Amino acid sequence: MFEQLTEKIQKTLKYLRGEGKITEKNMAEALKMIRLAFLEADVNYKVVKEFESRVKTKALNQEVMMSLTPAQHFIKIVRDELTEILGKEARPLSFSSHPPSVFMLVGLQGSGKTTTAGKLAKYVKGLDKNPILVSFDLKRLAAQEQLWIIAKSLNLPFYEMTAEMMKNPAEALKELVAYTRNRGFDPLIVDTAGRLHIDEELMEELRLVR
Ligand SMILES: Nc1nc2c(ncn2[C@@H]2O[C@H](COP(=O)(O)OP(=O)(O)OP(=O)(O)O)[C@@H](O)[C@H]2O)c(=O)[nH]1
Ligand SMILES: [Mg+2]
Repeated sequence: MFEQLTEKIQKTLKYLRGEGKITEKNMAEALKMIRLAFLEADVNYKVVKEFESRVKTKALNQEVMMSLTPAQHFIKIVRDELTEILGKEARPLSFSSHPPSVFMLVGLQGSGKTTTAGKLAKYVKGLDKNPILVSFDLKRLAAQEQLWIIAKSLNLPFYEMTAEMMKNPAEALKELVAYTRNRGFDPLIVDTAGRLHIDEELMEELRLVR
């Protein structure tokens, strides 16, 4: 998701550089491109609005239009505001003092949860942790296999849910946490089915397992 966002924002900045001079028109066009990129990346609408208005205010206040390199100026403002939104510092993962930590991947359909579950497992393995992957995606049959293939390619343990466990995800998660603890795995990385917030059934399932 970040890759796509980065790509689109870079495209916007490239567009502005190409324009050389900043006009109200191309500034509006650039802001529109960034707005779409944000919204497609599921950034909250209010955050996007706020971002836009801050960039606009700064751009006008600093008399960007009058400067020698207006595009560069404008790009700097956009960059500063983006840094403000995305955070200036990387925050380390925090692990529970009572292992196992449970990391659950939740998000919109196709946003990269399963792929990220694998990346996360590999990353924590590098921190000398002993992760185990499990898929709670019970919507698609192939979801289990998808994560299993990822786990296999990374040579990391994968827990295969039984049909019985799939019937009661909340209970299954409890069992799994105990299993994970007893076998010395940590963290337990749980992939879930992509969902929309309007998807009541899945949201309820999420509330239960939480
Ligand atoms: N370019 C790019 N593609 C990605 C990235 N992460 C995932 N993908 C691709 O996006 C598609 C969806 O990724 P998944 O990890 O299956 O997404 P998901 O959220 O698990 O999808 P659902 O389980 O269907 O909701 C796949 O084709 C991935 O290869 C990424 O960081 N960059
Ligand atoms: Mg998935």
